[in-house]
Amino acid sequence: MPMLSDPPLAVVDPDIASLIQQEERRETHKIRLIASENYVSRAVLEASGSVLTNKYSEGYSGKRYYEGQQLIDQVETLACDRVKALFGVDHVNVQPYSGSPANLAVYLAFCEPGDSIMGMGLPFGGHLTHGWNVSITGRYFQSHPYGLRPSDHRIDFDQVRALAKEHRPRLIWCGLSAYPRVVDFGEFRAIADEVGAILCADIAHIAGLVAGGVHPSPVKVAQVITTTTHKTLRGPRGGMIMCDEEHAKAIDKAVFPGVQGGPHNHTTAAIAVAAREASQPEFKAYARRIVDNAKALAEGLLGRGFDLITGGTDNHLLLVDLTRKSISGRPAARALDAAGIVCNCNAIPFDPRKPFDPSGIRVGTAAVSSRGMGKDEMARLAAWIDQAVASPTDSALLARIAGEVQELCASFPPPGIVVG
Ligand code: DSN
Repeated sequence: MPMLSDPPLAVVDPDIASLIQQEERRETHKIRLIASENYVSRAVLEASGSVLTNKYSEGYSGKRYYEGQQLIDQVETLACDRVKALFGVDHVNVQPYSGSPANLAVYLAFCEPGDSIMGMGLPFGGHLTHGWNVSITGRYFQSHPYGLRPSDHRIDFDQVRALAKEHRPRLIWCGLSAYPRVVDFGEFRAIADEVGAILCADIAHIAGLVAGGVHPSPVKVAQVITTTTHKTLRGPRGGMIMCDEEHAKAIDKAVFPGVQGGPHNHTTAAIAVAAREASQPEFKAYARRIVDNAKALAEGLLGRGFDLITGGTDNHLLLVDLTRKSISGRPAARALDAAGIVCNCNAIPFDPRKPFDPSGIRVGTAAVSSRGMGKDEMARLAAWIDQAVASPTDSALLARIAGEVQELCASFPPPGIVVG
């Protein structure tokens, strides 16, 4: 019987092969400042592009519905053991396809439709799945969003406590997508305990900082912790839910069969690899570099007259208020992209502008730190950002900056990519 022909991607689908190659170049030649993005290692890429994608494995290690799980069970057990050791948790479920399904499973584990829940409002840096009205989580539950203090743009714990006492939520979310300061998990837990709520910390943005010891950990403070695996943690696109033993069964049942079918085993393997990488001493240095770089970039921007929400940062991101620069977020982000510096426009707290063209940009240092960039490069970056934002329609200037950016990038090749 002749073997099926099995040519490589470039032969089977030159269109997709070419787009992937172009994306490799884009990721190599531009500076990636999107706070939720990173570069995974070659090892993580290899695991996530492996034959494990071929296998169905509904269930959990040792208790599956299909045969042939001898190796998959080992993969998932390794992933779980490594994550448990990395974060110091009793239990982890590594099957959620990403952050949103992980969060949905938490609702299923603890809430009934119509229950009261609380999370940070989206315009203040909360996530859609923390009960925002356009998300299923805001439609199927009574959501009472909290926000930031107008005076200093820090979490308004007086408001959190008042809302919690008024609405007696079943579940309180803490964790943000655009908050540049340390989250006080203990204060959230105190409020959750006062009203008998479950506290879930969504550490998607800061998981790598927690693992690297440069942000306080919510472990043993929040009963449940969700995260994506691909931001500061430098894993594949995926999600996880961590909890104490008491809630393990409820969480597992909610992920499968509650929200999902078969896990993505190639992703599970890549999470295992990322957890191994994150448990090495170098990862602690990496996490420290992320924060040091964010502080250096903050200093550089403040020195050039930029306003930063809360005046600086404790973590991997900065929220830049462009109001005094007489430009809104969208044209600024577009000009920066043309200059080879990729970030996203972002609402600032109490933003008078619409979400599609808000007053700010959000920048983060996880990806530049993965390339090995440091304080000197952050100073150059601040200068380029200043020039591009000051002259967003000067295409010659933007092209000149893009050239300089590319030159700098050549000295800091990103992990995982070999440009042909
Ligand atoms: N899209 C992610 C972020 O950029 O923060 C959150 O889901």
